[in-house]
Amino acid sequence: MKAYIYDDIEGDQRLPHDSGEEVTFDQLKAIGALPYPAIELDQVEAIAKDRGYKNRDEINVSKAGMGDIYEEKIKGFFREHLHEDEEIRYIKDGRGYFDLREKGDKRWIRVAVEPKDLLIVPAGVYHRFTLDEGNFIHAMRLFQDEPKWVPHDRSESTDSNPFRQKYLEQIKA
Ligand code: KMT
Ligand code: NI
Repeated sequence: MKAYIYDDIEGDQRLPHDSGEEVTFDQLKAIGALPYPAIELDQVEAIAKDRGYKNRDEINVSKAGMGDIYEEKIKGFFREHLHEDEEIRYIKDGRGYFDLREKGDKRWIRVAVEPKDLLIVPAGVYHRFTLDEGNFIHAMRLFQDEPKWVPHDRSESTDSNPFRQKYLEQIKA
């Protein structure tokens, strides 16, 4: 797992887009994202239990794994959005990039994830996801309660979403 500022240069979203400006795990924590690089399943279970997670699913993002809905999903994941619940992503195989907005929502922090990496994505943070050039990821998605993982694409109405407001309060401190 590695984090850096996205270069914002036009081109294939699957390329690294590494600006060369490193982002530390402390900086990730400052936006409410919790990185757990290279952990085993028993640690995943411990984190899930500790945080009261009750639901999960597994997703295979690849053309072979998704068929007809692949292109649509890929586009949806890469649209800037938020979720109304905290979610855990644990990478079992493959690779990808989670882009999370830094404070002030101007630049993207790109988090490169690989097998055994776990990332906690807080409710209310604007983010997006893309595969890398390997075009494949197998991830476990964990949800605290009933999956509320509907993505809410960024708009004026998500700016005033109560979960968004709460998130902004939390990262202010
Ligand atoms: C998200 O919240 O954007 C996702 O879950 C992306 C797919 S998980 C590898
Ligand atoms: Ni999302």
